[in-house]
Amino acid sequence: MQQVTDRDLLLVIDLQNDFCPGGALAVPDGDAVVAEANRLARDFAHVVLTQDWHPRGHSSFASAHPARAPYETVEMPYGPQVLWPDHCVQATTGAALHPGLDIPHAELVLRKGFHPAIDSYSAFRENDRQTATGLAGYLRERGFARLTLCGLAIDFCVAYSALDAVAAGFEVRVVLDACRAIDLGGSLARALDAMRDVGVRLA
Ligand code: VGL
Ligand code: ZN
Repeated sequence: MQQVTDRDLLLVIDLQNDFCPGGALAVPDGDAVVAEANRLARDFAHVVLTQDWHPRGHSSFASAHPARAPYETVEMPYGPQVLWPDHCVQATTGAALHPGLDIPHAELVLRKGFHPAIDSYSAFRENDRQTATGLAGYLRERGFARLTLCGLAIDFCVAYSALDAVAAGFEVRVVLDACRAIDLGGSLARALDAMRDVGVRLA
């Protein structure tokens, strides 16, 4: 691995029970990422975790839309939005970080997706592409310049976060072995292409 400096930070995306086998929005083999993330984190002095954190009845849940099923796409005021099974509901076991996650030195747990009417795949910007989470400012203020990303799912929250991180001026690397995909209608290939196109390093 490249030299890790004090300008480097590891960003671990959504390693939560609901995204692991047995969870409400299980990513195939998602729990395999936990050990990978723990191992990666040992190389980093600075780590931030994200946590998908939806209120009950969130607008990204199919159950909030009459006659809609999970994985259909609807038009929201801010554009198209995939509808998901109810997942990561605030303060439920499903929303909890995976119990195997062993990164005691993580310095911040950033919650996202808490606005009832807006989903947030990205750790930086919600799906309206306007509402900021504050993470870019936090990272900049602390002097970080290079971000390494891992977690779930690579084709949604990891990819959106990586693209926004580049747009925010960070140098970005994604560790593919420490990610898993939902892969909905070709979303994995599209996400990898989009990340490559903007200069994300896929390691
Ligand atoms: C995610 C779908 C809905 C993710 C979160 O973490 O990739 N995907 N909410
Ligand atoms: Zn979500």
